[in-house]
Amino acid sequence: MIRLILGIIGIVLAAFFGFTNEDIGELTSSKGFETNKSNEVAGFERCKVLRVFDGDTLACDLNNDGRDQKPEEHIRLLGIDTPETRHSAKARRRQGASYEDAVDEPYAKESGEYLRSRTQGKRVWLERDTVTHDKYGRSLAFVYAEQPIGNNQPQASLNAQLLQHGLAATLFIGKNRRYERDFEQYEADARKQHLGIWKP
Ligand SMILES: [Ca+2]
Repeated sequence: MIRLILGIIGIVLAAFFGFTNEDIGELTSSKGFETNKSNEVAGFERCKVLRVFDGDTLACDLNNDGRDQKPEEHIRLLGIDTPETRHSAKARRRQGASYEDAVDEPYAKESGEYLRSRTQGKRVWLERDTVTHDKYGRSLAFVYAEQPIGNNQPQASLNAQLLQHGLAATLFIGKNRRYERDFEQYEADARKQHLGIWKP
């Protein structure tokens, strides 16, 4: 009889602690969610990457409606130029080819894959420079896959990492000159190591 009573007490206690653990689990996950929601960084915008077109262009949901609005939600990465895929008009112009005959420039696929593997479907951070849009109305930005510590961490941007892997060349246009010296150094280092597009 005593054993039965102890058994029942055991079951009751187990059920009680079971629920308590679940409550703690819920508290932990909701707290985790709160942290994710509040990790905004001053001077940076957050958005979810919906599509990656190539190494230097992606679509990011700035107004958070789940749709990709042209042209302002098409983000052109600042300070870099990546090889063109055969789909781009630039590639066709350079090759003097028709749409059917154009081919990917060397490392076009690798550079697009690099950006895609780090951003597709993820929420990223955008940092703007002086001029926020190009002549096509696209947004211009440095893109960060990890939460930035603050400004002046150019090496943390995907723009910089593409340069460091030899998957992009520097391209600075007009007044947007932030991180120009750093980026030129990343490009020079990749060239020296004959990485990617700098392979002889
Ligand atoms: Ca949108």
